[in-house]
Amino acid sequence: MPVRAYLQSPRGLPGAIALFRIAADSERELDACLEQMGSRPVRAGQARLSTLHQGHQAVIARWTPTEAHVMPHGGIIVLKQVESIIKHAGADLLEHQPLLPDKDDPAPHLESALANAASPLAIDLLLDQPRRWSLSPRVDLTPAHASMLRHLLEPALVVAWGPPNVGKSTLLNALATRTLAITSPEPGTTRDHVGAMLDMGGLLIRYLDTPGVRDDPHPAEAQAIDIARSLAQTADLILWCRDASSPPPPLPRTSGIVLPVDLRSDLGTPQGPEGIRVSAFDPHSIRSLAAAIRQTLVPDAALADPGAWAFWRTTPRTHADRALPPYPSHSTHRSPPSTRGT
Ligand SMILES: Nc1nc2c(ncn2[C@@H]2O[C@H](COP(=O)(O)OP(=O)(O)O)[C@@H](O)[C@H]2O)c(=O)[nH]1
Ligand SMILES: [Mg+2]
Repeated sequence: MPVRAYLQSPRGLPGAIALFRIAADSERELDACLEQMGSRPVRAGQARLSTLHQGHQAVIARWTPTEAHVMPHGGIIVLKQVESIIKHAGADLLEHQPLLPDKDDPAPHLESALANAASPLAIDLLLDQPRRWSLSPRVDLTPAHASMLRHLLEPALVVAWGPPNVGKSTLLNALATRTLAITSPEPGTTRDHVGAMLDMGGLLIRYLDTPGVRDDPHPAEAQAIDIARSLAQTADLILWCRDASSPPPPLPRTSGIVLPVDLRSDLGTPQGPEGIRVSAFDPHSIRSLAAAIRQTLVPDAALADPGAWAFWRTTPRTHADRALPPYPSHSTHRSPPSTRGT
């Protein structure tokens, strides 16, 4: 039988990576097919970055002597070109073949997890799972780390909550490195919440900028604040914002983590316990906040935990979900808090 190639990631929808499963009847045939595609040799049990014909880079993970995953960039044009490279290498391109999941075997789940992984930080960890699950005796991730790592697959909701005119919308624009929210010296400029998917050092998050919370809003503003409050109640992380002249508003009821943030720190420091100091004029402070957000949601200790990760037991996400606006859905999981709201 000729070598078979199956596109396992969704066709026609751009994702971080595309995923082809290549299956041959013998080790020699798979070696030859990968070579014809332009790849460097990849041994069984090895995953490596390789350059295919036409300069396309792909991660090639060879699970067994006769089966490999080829994972190029997920753009639609790249996918078409890699399909033609695979055909020219003599493989038959066949319809997607779902595999039946085994209870304690990560391999059948890995394809969809890799194809749908939200955060770049997820890729290396996922690729190392077959090795970790094959170790005997197997060591599992600590449950706290497993709960944090799910944010790599299912982006956490982060909400900026604070008074008007302290620089919340400016902060969103700085974190996004582009203009998403209107900023102004006038209090009450942000009426509706503004959402964006943001990459915090390899961790994708759903970020919501909210209108400022104040005591005497007009009716339309009061309604916008109420909506923002109900969104903030479902947040995984609340950035509790203030500046030197405006104290932070009361927190919404939350079981998420609360991170106090002192905005416009170039204008002075607020009274009371110190938060993370941020000024829109200091790019270093913006990078430090992005690092703190990543570290709070997915700490280094969780990323460095060498245990086996049952990643498929978290809610699977699909390409279709990624097209939705970043509004909270029905997430009920919570990370262990550092500070809790009331
Ligand atoms: N000095 C200083 N001004 C800032 C900073 N961030 C924002 N501003 C200004 O503060 C005002 C209110 O900012 P905005 O982002 O609209 O505040 P929001 O109402 O909390 O969203 C605008 O005039 C901004 O230019 C900062 O870090 N330092
Ligand atoms: Mg605003």
